[in-house]
This record gives sequence, structure tokens and C-alpha cells, in this order.
Amino acid sequence: MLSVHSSECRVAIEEDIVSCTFRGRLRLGYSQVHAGDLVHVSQSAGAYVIDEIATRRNLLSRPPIANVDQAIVVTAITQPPLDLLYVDRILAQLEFEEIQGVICVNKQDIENEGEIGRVSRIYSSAGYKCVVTSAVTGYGLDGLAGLVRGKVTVFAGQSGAGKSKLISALMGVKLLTGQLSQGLRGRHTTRWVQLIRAPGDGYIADTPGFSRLDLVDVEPHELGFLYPEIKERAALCHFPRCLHKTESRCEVLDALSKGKIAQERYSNYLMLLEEATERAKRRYE
Ligand SMILES: Nc1nc2c(ncn2[C@@H]2O[C@H](COP(=O)(O)OP(=O)(O)OP(=O)(O)O)[C@@H](O)[C@H]2O)c(=O)[nH]1
Ligand SMILES: [Mg+2]
Ligand SMILES: [Zn+2]
Repeated sequence: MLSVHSSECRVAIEEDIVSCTFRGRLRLGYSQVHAGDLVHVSQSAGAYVIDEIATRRNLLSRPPIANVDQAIVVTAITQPPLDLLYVDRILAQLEFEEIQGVICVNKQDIENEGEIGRVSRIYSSAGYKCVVTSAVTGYGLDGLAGLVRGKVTVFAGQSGAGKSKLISALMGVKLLTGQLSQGLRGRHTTRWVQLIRAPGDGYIADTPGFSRLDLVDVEPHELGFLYPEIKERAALCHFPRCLHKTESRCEVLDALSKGKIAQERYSNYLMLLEEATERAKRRYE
């Protein structure tokens, strides 16, 4: 399934892309099917009809895309301004949905080399693959193309970071991109979900950069499991429900003090922990 609109679904069948509908009497309808779904299609009276949706491996909730292999989280440094908390929220969401996150620092042609290196190090040390690209000069695009080969990949990240332009550069096609400088900042240039076939037998989905992301609904003591570098060490903490905040004999605090966990990641962890704690409190009031 490539895309779903109110009255039409586009489905890839081998080399073709066909338009499908639903059989009138079946209870299957447009609201149950999402981009990324594997569907069974039959032909009746010359029209393609969807009669079955296969069980999903996962479903990204916003925007709805099924069976996602990985998400590339695109960020710039100054245009728009780097927002590590935003990146960390997306990564936590992805960990929650068990989707592999990859960091892409874009706009290499205009951003400060030192800052690009700093961001790359923060996420490499957390265990994420990082790539540095420029959608304008083509820097790093071979590496990015290698990553999307044979996979279903979602591009996520702040509005204006360059998701659509990167995909266009990869595909050699023109998607709708917006000019930050013309006051489009914060507006969603990319509005609807579709999967496009990428060179090398993969599929790519562009998404709009959301202006606000809510934290996934987790209990405070579970938040650490959404941080690979915390999760890895949490089992060795003295207290089973350690929040890695002020507890004694905490492996995470120990690693932090030795510089093995990035301070930026940890500060954002504490922010998200506070949100999760607030939410848990409200729930039990
Ligand atoms: N200099 C430079 N500009 C870029 C690069 N990538 C994207 N841009 C520009 O940044 C602006 C935003 O790019 P888009 O691709 O529309 O950003 P987006 O992430 O898709 O934004 P939304 O669809 O709003 O979420 C456009 O003016 C692009 O031309 C890059 O690598 N270098
Ligand atoms: Mg876009
Ligand atoms: Zn701990």
C-alpha cells in the first residue's frame, strides 16, 4: 500500500502502481488500511479490489504508516535551530514502537563543522547510526542511499530541516519543499502520507515536521528503556525501578560521571522524566 485517500488507495504490484477500491459489502474500509500495509488485491470487472490486509509488524501512529523498518531523523544546526529535545522525543517514540532510528545532520554546506561533529558524537555514543548530508551539494547522499536500500524508511524531523529536499535528491524527483526564509517556518509543507519507491528496492515516506510532539505514554521508571545507552546499563543499577536521578549505586549516573553518556541526552532524559512523572501523577489523582 503506497497511499490512502478518502476514496482511493494506490498499491504497488511488482513494477506497477495501481489504483484500488474496496468491495462494497466487505467491512474493510479506508480507515483500516494505512500506507505501508501489505494487502491482497484481486481483479474484478477490470478494477482492482483490496480484500485482505496482512498482519502488521508495527504501526507508526503519527503519521500512520505500517511495517516501518527505520526512521531517519533529519536535523539542521541553525536553519531551523537545533532542538535536541525534539530529536530525543522522536527517538523515544521510535524505541517505543521498536523502529530503528538513524540521525541525519543535514545542510552540511551551510552549517558549522564543529557543531555537526558534536551532534554526531552525541548520537553515535548513544548507539545510533549518524550520517551527515547536504541535499544541495549531494554530500553524504551515497551513504544515505545505502541506508534506505531494500527498506521501508520514514523521514522525520523538524519543519525545514530538509526531509523533502533530501528525498528529492535521493530520488531525482521533486517533492513539495518549502522556503524557510519566506516565512513558512513552522508550517507543514508536506501534508499527506505516501510511500514512494526508492532506487534499490526500498520505500520512503516523507512526513511533515510536527510543531509539537507529545511524549509517548510510559511510566516514569520505563522511560530509561527508550534510551539505548540507559537501557544497556539499567539492569546493573542497584534499585530495580531506578530512575537514574539521585539513587545510589546507579550505573547510569556512574557512566554519566565518566563521560560515557552524553550530558545533553541525560538532561533531556530528565526533562522527559519530569513530564512522565507529572502525567503519572495526574493519572492516579
Ligand atoms: N543549504 C541547504 N539548504 C537546504 C538543504 N536541504 C534543504 N534545504 C532547504 O531548506 C528548506 C526546507 O527544506 P524542506 O525539504 O522543505 O524541509 P522539510 O523538512 O521537508 O520541511 P517540512 O515539510 O515543513 O516538514 C528549503 O528551502 C530547502 O531548499 C541543504 O542540505 N542545504
Ligand atoms: Mg517536507
Ligand atoms: Zn540507575
